[in-house]
Amino acid sequence: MNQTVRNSYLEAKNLYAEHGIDTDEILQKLGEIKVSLHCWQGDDVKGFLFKDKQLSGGIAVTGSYPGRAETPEQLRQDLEKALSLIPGKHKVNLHAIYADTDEQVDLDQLEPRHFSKWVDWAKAQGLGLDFNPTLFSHPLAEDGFTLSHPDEKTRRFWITHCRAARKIAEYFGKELGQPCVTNHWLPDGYKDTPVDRLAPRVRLQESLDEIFKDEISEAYNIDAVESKLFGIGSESYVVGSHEFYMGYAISRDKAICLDAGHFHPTEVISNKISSVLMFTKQLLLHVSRPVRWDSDHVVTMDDELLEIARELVRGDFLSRTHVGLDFFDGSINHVAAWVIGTRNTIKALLRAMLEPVELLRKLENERDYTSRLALVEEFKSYPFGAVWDYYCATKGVPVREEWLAEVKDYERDVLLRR
Ligand code: RNT
Ligand code: ZN
Repeated sequence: MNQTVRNSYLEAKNLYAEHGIDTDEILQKLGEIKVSLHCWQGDDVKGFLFKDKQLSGGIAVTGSYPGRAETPEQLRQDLEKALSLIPGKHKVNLHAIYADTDEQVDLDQLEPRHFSKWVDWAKAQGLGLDFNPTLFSHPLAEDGFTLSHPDEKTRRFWITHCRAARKIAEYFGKELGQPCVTNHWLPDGYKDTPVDRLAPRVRLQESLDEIFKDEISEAYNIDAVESKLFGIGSESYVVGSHEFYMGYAISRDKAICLDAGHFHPTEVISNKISSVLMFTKQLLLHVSRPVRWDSDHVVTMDDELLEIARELVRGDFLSRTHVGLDFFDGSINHVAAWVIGTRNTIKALLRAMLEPVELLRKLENERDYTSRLALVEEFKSYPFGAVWDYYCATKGVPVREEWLAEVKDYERDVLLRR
């Protein structure tokens, strides 16, 4: 290892030790955290089943940066590149439309075998897999309703798809020896003010109950439900609102998925974590960055990211939280987007772990808010960067911005030749 990196680490280690913070132990713990990399950043949420279909469901990718993955092989190659630049062992999050098969198969006919190549790859790479039924970019989702559709035939199609998705997730869990988190998000909603807000929610509840009827061990599959405030074309009403899913998840023992972009612009998910986890066993996060709306910008080291990380660390919630990413920026190098967002998420967790939590808690309980504020602010410039650099070096991934040169080479040699 580079001597400067080592020496800076040793200096930082001593400084943190003065506050009883053991950096070696923290790095050990950090190495155990898995972040779930969303495959859809690699190809602008297109998938492989319906390649000519426009992205729908009120989400949007902007930008046409060259080199996006167009085949499962290319997507895996790009994920491997990104993962080689990110410290630790992680998971990859697939959507149903990313099935790797030559068959012309619709969403309601998907089976585990359509994903066997992903499983073989995950095994070879030592990765876990997460999953999502895809309830958008499909002719039967075109009028904005899926599991809450008033037409029984359409609703059935989506129920069948979601049941198939859970079977695929179970197969992932069995094969890979770790649970697959299956997240259910659907775009259902109205552009304009509805007359009947209740009926679609009742239909959604019935659909979900039917989907979850099939018993699957939590050792293989963990179900999560993701709410949203609004989407493009569902500005006035979304069936699966936060209140709907809070009630649903608590009453059905499911995990809640909190997406950082799915609330009012000044509302933050960091403030929801402790409440949600009082009433649900598990939590899924979609770490994202909303800029004015659910824009899904690449995750940066902003205040909210740090606050999310602090909540997870201070509340000791990491063992019950699945940290997933959800952003899609088509205007920059697709591999770099993964690397930046994932490295930031891990780095934010490290920063949170390097705070003197017990001392801060004590000051708060003593109502010494002056010291609380003073210390939190001083710790913002403690040398966490030296600890992070050392961590990257010990995990055999590039230190600081060295990774960028690798992505540029990869862009020249691989991405721009596609
Ligand atoms: C959409 C949700 C959802 C999707 C992915 C592709 O607003 O955030 O999680 O981004 O399923
Ligand atoms: Zn999301």
